[in-house]
Amino acid sequence: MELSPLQKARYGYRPKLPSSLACPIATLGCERLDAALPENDRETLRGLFPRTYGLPAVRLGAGTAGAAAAKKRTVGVILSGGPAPGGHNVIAGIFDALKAANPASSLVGFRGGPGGLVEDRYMEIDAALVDGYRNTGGFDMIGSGRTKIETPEQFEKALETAGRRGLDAVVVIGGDDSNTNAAVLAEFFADRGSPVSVIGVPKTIDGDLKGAMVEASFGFDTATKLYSELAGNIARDAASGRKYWHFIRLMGRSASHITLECALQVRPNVAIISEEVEAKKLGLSQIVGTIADSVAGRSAKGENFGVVLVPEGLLEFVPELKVLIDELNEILAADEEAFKALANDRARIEFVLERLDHESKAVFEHLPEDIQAQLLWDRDPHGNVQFSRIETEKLLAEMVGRRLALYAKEGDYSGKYDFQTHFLGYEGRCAFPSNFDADYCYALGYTAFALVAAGLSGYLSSVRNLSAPAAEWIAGGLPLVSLMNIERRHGQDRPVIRKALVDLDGRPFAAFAAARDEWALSSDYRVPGGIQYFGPADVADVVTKTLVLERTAAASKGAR
Ligand code: FBP
Repeated sequence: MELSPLQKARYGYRPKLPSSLACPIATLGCERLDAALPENDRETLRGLFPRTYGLPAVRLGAGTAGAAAAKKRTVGVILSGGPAPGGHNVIAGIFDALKAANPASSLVGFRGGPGGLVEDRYMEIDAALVDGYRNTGGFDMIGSGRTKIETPEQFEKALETAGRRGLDAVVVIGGDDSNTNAAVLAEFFADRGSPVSVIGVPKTIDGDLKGAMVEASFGFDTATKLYSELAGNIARDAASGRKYWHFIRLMGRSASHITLECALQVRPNVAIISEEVEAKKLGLSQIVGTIADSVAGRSAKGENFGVVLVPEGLLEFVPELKVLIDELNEILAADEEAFKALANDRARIEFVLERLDHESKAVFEHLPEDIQAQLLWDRDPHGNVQFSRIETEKLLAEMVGRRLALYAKEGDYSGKYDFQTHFLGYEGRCAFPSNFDADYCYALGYTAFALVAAGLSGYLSSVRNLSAPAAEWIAGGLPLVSLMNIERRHGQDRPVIRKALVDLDGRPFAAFAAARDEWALSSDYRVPGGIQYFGPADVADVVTKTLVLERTAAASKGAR
């Protein structure tokens, strides 16, 4: 492969480690903090996870890990779910920590995600391989996948693989669903008396895997910087050409963290936040009205252009569509075989129309046929609707056009409305990690190994105090079960890691809500520009507005 100049330069980047980790693993202490308990469904979760429920959170720092830390080990690593910038640096962090503890230890990569562990598809990870991927984006070193480990046979096969490879630990680098896999696997291994420890690492550009000791999932920083750059450029194009409304759908699955961060960065005319739509029970018609009012208001000033940000998972939060999607999920789960046998989209649409109840049927019938078909496409292996395939931005852009025609009939609008639609998603997931993600991921990997060396299992690697310089970051671990609750998936109640959605009482949303009325009519877009990998820290190491605002709020409450 021909290397780009940036790739060569990034090989030379040395990720910054928290000073508390910059010591031999043997002198790394592991302080046990209070038991970390889930917020909801405690009794059910205690019953389902008798061996890993109620473990204490831990903090790593100066102390003594003891002789066991330097034991020769074999660790397996899995990249799971959608790619996020920095995954290779997590592997580099695990590798460097493991070799620092004992040069004879080895790292094995399971290929193609959790399925690699079940099917024993593996590769040795050596120094030359790691060096070829340091500070690069992508998950292509070992590949990724979305297999859900759920059947008894899959668990048995995972255990067999662990035995065959002589594993001491498995590190699962993934989002909420993948870390649910990790939690269940940790419990299963413990239940079977296996000494193999399972550690998770919080990955996802969506930013929805966070909590008290998990301030951010890796990849969010890079992806939002890249999307903000592109959205800012589109905004400037809108203001230059003055003839289009740009509807930009942003990835992020259910949560609107990405849209909110990009809104804070770019100051679009409208940004829809799904969580607010749900809380205020806003119907599709009201959302369309908000956008149409901005279009009409700006048109009255002679500005027939603008920018609208739309979160990928919006439809799931619109009350009438949420009911519809829940019903569709139940219908598809109940009649899976019959549904899969249908020949085309039309037949699939007819199939569900016959089964939907009266109100949902009316909602479904009012959607354009391409959106109807997209809502029926396969769920992912974890039971999620694949929102990256649903063109919500087109639906809104067209509905706004129809609303404006009504305004025009009533004499309230006489502008010109043309639109362009965009989807920003896949282009952000494999970018070269920003300095923040390169450093954070390396520290997460290093920490994951330190948790293994401390003999822990069923933990999520945690590195926090992230708005401070990397040297002041705090490393530790959080029990995976403490992040779980019970949710309905594939027509059944299941234990899963809770998605952290946008907090409408939080500072990032408050900052957006305070400014949006002004943005609705203004053309004063902010143009963040591209990610800077080299240069002064206030340009190259700058963190997201979301992180800064959330950390300031936490600091004012005395949290560290
Ligand atoms: P993860 O939760 O696995 O990190 O996935 C993130 C994501 O990029 C979502 O934002 C998006 O909806 C989804 O993956 C797309 O999945 P796929 O890669 O299977 O198309």
